[in-house]
Amino acid sequence: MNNAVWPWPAASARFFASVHSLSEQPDSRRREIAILGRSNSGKSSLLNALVGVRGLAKTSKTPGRTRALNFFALSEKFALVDLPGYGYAKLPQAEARVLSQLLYDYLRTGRNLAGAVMVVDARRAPQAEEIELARLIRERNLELILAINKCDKLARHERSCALKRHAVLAARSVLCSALKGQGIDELRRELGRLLRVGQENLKNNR
Ligand SMILES: Nc1nc2c(ncn2[C@@H]2O[C@H](COP(=O)(O)OP(=O)(O)O)[C@@H](O)[C@H]2O)c(=O)[nH]1
Ligand SMILES: [Mg+2]
Repeated sequence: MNNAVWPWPAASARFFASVHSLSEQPDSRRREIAILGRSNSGKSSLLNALVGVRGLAKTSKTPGRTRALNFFALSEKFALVDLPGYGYAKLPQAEARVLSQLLYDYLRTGRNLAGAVMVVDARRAPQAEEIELARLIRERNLELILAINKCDKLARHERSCALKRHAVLAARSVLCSALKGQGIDELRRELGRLLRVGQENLKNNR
């Protein structure tokens, strides 16, 4: 990938914080991009594919494993945040409520948030929760990029249907596969642009 588009070498990527409540937000001035989506949609796999480090964020065949906000630095200025997934039916209700609260609190008030990537499974249709989260992100004037993941599971003719089906969620979407690498460079381009926009907004506010 072109250095100007994605200037963050895999070797500099590192995990730096895991928090269970917003009051524990790390003392960091890095601009953050949130990675959110249903449990098992491939958030952690996609984060790893973007930064180019296998196993940096823990992935799992068992849904509902991420119970915290996990922060990964790309550099001294930028970070990606792996969020707890939603929609995992087997999680005890009380716990699901706590996680949902953490997710919504962070999206509403996370102080370094520059934008968000919503990861959806290409084979599914948008759910009420996704529509609600997309609205919340727009209301905060944050940019939302939709990553329509697991496109390796679709036949070629199903791809345009997947794109159309999800168009209600965001203006910008990319069909991708964290597993096979399709669409990852396009997503990097979108994120690189988003982080640079974030940086300019920050400068203008000073
Ligand atoms: N076929 C396919 N499987 C994927 C893809 N991305 C993730 N997975 C699988 O989906 C499961 C959940 O992935 P994970 O990244 O842990 O999802 P998370 O719960 O959203 O963080 C794992 O078994 C992954 O190997 C993809 O692009 N294609
Ligand atoms: Mg995960």
